[in-house]
Amino acid sequence: MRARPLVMGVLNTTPDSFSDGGRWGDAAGAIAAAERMRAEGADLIDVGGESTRPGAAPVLEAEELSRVLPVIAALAGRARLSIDTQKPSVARAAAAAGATVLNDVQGLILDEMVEASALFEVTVVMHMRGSPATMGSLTDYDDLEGEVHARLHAAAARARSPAVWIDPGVGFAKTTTQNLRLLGRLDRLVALGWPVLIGASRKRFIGEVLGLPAPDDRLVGSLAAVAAAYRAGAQIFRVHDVAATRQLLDMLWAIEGAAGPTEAEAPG
Ligand code: HH2
Repeated sequence: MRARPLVMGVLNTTPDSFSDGGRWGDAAGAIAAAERMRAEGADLIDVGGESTRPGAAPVLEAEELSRVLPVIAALAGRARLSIDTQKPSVARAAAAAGATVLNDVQGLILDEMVEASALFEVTVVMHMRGSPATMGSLTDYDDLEGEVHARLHAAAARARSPAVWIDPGVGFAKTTTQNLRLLGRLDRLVALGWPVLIGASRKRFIGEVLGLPAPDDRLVGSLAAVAAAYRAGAQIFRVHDVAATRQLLDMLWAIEGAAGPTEAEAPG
């Protein structure tokens, strides 16, 4: 039987993130939100200080540090923390403050980030193209899956941490159809052998499929994406709605456990 799936709660300390931007107010509000997510069953909290939504403007290093460090320092030792950043300097400071997972949406394209990955227990490498400002126009692929798999394979090989998780980057330089396709064929990414993380929570492609313009209305669609990814073999789920996702995954996990091994998996 496979390990209990992990829930990663999204904690953006930004004013402009697409779903929870500005929602937590100051550091104290963000810390309280993290505590709530822990109580709801989050295994990790993903702290971010720079939005990566399509079209988002970059944030200066000092500003990003001032957003994330107080939150990481306050939660260190009480929760497993990941730092969602594109800046090696922020990654290093977050590791010193107690973050143990590096979440690099750029997939270790910077040598300095490769070096920083040595400071962490786990590196998450994600697929994207360009930057949040440009990725919306970078959706022409000759072979979408081939590129995603090759880039993640190469990025995972660069990481210096003892463990690596790979992530196809739902919503990053991908159209709605491409996001659906990657989710629908996720078993092939799982077959590469690294634990797979999926971050589909409340994203725009769900709104486009279901006709729901407001991110807060996308819970059911988000849960459907989690369920599909879980059945394909994904192990880590980056979500805004921790309690509902924890219940969904625990139920799927219990059903799978009760079913026992398939004939192909049974020993002897
Ligand atoms: N998605 C977002 C940010 N970081 N990291 C990983 N590994 N995978 C993802 O899919 C992913 C991510 C974007 O979502 P969110 O943080 O909610 O919004 P914003 O970028 O606007 O802060």
